[in-house]
Amino acid sequence: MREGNEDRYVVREERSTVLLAVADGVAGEAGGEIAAQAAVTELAERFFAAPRDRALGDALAEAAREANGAVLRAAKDSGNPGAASTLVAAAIRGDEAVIANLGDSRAYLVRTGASRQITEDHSGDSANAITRFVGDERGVQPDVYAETLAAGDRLVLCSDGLTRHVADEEIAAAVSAGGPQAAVDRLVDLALVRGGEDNVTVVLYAPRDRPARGSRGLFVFGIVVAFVVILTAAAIALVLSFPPTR
Ligand SMILES: [Mn+2]
Repeated sequence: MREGNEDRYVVREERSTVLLAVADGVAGEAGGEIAAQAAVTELAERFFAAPRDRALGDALAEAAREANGAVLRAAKDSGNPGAASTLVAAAIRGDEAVIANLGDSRAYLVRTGASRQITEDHSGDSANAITRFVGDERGVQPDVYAETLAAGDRLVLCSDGLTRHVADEEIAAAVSAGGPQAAVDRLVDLALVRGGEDNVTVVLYAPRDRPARGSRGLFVFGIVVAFVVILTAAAIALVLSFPPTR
C-alpha cells in the first residue's frame, strides 16, 4: 500500500450549484499531495467567486486555469518545482452538468444501467505519463463537456486508482445495483483487491430520483444534505446523495 495519499477531492455547494472535483498528484513527483490540494482548493475558491451570470462551463474552465497557477505557486513555495496534478471537475446546477478535465482522472455518466466515459484521458505512451495537467508552466486549457442530467442518472468522478483495475461495465453495474454508499464501497473494494498500490478516490453524485418541478418547469435536483467519507490507508470513497423523495 502507498503510504501517502496523493489524491484529493472537493465537494462544495453554494447558490444552488454543486462543485465536485478529484485531483491526483502526479506519481513519482515529490509534492504530489501539495499539488493536488492546491488544485482542488483554488478551483473551488475561484469557481464560486465567478459572477453569477457566468456560464457554468466558462466559470469552470477559468477556475481550472487559476488552479494551474496555484499549483505552480504551491510547488515552488514548497520546494517541489516539478509537482503537478490531474484534475477532473463537475459543476451541476439543476439538470445542467458541466465537466472539465486535465489528465487521466475521469468522469462517467451512468444512465439506465450503462456507463459512458465523459472525459477523454490526456495520457501518453508510458503507463504513468499524462500529457495535460495542472502545474504546467505553459498554461492549461481543460477540455469541457456539457451534459443534461435526467432523473436516476449518476455522475462518477474518480482517479486512475479505480480505472486501472475496474472496467467501465463494472462501474455501471456497481452504481446501478444499489444505493450510492454500497456502490462506492463496491468500487473501492474491487480496486483495492486487484491493485492496492495507488490511491483510489470515487465521488458519486446522485440526484434525487423523482425530481420536483421548478417554477419554470425545469427539473429541480434539490440540495446536498449528506456525504460520507470512508478513509483507509489507500482509499477514499465519497458519496454525495440527496434524500429520497417521499
Ligand atoms: Mn493515481
